[in-house]
Amino acid sequence: MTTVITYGTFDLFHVGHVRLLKRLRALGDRLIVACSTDEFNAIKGKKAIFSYEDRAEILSACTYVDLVIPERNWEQKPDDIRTHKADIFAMGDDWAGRFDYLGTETGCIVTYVARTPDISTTDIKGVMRRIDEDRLQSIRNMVEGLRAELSKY
Ligand code: C2G
Repeated sequence: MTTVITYGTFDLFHVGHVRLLKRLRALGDRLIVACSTDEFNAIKGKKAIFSYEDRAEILSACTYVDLVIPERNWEQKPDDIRTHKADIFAMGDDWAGRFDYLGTETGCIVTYVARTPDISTTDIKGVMRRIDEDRLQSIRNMVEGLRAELSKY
């Protein structure tokens, strides 16, 4: 039984997350995902749209995920790897090199898989913000039009 473990926020669950989890699950027989709590996200300087509970529920519903645990700090990884007898620690390659020490410290394999280009939670938030701004502008134009009409009377 080969166990893979990974960590992340997984906010606004998207195809980049799905492909990552699919790739990681294919490395072994079981995939554990440590999902960043809202408190830890604050430490990471991130504010997720979805709560930890919702993000954990969405991850649990993903066919590639066998177990979801909370990620509360940067330091818990070695203990998690030992507790869950993880054979492989894996992340998207935007983290390449950052967790190599885990291999030395715990004896697990550390690997990084290709990140899916052109999609990220940040991009999705940006699109949502632009939709809001576009809608706001169209309301402003409508009010301007009405005001112009009313000024004729
Ligand atoms: N990811 C990906 N492709 C994307 C977006 C994300 O493969 N288009 C991967 C990232 O490389 C990461 C995982 O999905 O391995 C989760 O990404 P985030 O939710 O952004 O997590 P992050 O903020 O990187 O937190 O202790 C580690 C941290 O908790 C990682």
